[in-house]
Amino acid sequence: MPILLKPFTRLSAALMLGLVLAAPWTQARAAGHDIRGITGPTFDLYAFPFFMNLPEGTSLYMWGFGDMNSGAGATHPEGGDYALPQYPAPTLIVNQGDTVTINLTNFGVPDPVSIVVTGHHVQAAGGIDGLVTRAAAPEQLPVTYTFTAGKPGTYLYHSLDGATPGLHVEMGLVGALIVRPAGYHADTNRIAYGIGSTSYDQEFLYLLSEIDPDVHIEMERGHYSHFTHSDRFATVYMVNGRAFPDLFASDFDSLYPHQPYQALAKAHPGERVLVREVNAGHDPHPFHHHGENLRFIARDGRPLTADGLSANLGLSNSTINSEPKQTVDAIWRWTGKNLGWDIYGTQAHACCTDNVNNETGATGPDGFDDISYEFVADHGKAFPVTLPNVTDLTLGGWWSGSPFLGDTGDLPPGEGGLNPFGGYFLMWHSHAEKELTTFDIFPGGSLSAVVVLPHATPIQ
Ligand SMILES: [Cu+2]
Repeated sequence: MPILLKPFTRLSAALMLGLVLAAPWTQARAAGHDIRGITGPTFDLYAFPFFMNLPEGTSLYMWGFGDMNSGAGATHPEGGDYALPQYPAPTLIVNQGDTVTINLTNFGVPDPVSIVVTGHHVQAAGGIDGLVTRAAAPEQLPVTYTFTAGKPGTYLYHSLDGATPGLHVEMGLVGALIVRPAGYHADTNRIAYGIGSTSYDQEFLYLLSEIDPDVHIEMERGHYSHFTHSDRFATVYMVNGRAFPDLFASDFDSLYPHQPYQALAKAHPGERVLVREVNAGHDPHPFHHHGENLRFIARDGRPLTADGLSANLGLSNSTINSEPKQTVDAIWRWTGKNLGWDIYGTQAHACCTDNVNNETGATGPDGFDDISYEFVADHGKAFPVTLPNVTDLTLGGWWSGSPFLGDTGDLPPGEGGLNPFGGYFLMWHSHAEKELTTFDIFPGGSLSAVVVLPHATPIQ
């Protein structure tokens, strides 16, 4: 069994050429992954039908919001320079205190469409009188929505109009709004709320939804009255608008032109991972995060705090039970604690400088070495079993060939190859078994993962 520690693999070394190398320990840690989206405070959105890709090779008729401003190179039936309509809708990113303006034009969704924003008082002007606010009728005058982003956090926006409320979310007119707190800086002050214990290294959106393909087929045929909540029966479950395994492909992958957001979270050992979990469907979704419990820090854009100083009220749990239209923010941090073996193998390596308490930020040990990224108590412990010969193993695609972080080993021809960095894949998935299927076939649905990567592998 190979137990050599490789700093990083040849492939990762090749991939790092041309990229900024990981900062030396003495410098600030390089900024990590941010949620993809478009930044305000003014947005120009449009609504238009499109077809979404599904993993088994079919596509599904959708109604989507698209960004009119960033569509360089994109084509659109109404003319050039539009980004494509997308599912979920563009993630809108603004700063606390911004006066946010959303101009909405409906180029071709057959219903009047509108935008409602959870947690905010929104003023609307223009368009037509809609169900709950002003709405944009097809190929008529646009609507302008304005609101003040008064409180940081994670919110939802969606269309609510037409003859059967709820149809528009089913059809795809739904997305996330993120309000950065005052003082936030992408490089130097990565913080979810303006209070303690909400800082993070990596940030990921987990927008959960479910759809009933029969509804979409009816809408494609123009049977607009053929939608009832009682008939609706979802059979496709998604994270960020993609089902397994499509959700592992990269952000803005050209295979999914209308589904730009991936859902594979990434972290280095010890890093604080902010998960912004958004239930953008009509069903509750129990979402389960392997590897370590999450510390909940906020719900519906309100920090869980008793003293207003730190997010000290949130429970610690491995599952987020989210209700429709609810958002939950949580911090996840994997250190390898109590794993029982040295994740870097038993070859000599530096350890253990443990002088930061990551929970409090104060000086003092917490059992994790932030310089070697190692759980101190397991340093030097041998792997507890001898692995069988590789020809006697049933290999998953994400097995690197080695139990050690950053290491790879021999794999039979045709096996593996999905984990060239020697990371640890830990499942993040729905805890309702039906939601791990697509059209009742397993594996599929809202089945994702976090991959813990060796610290030399950049995360961007
Ligand atoms: Cu060690």
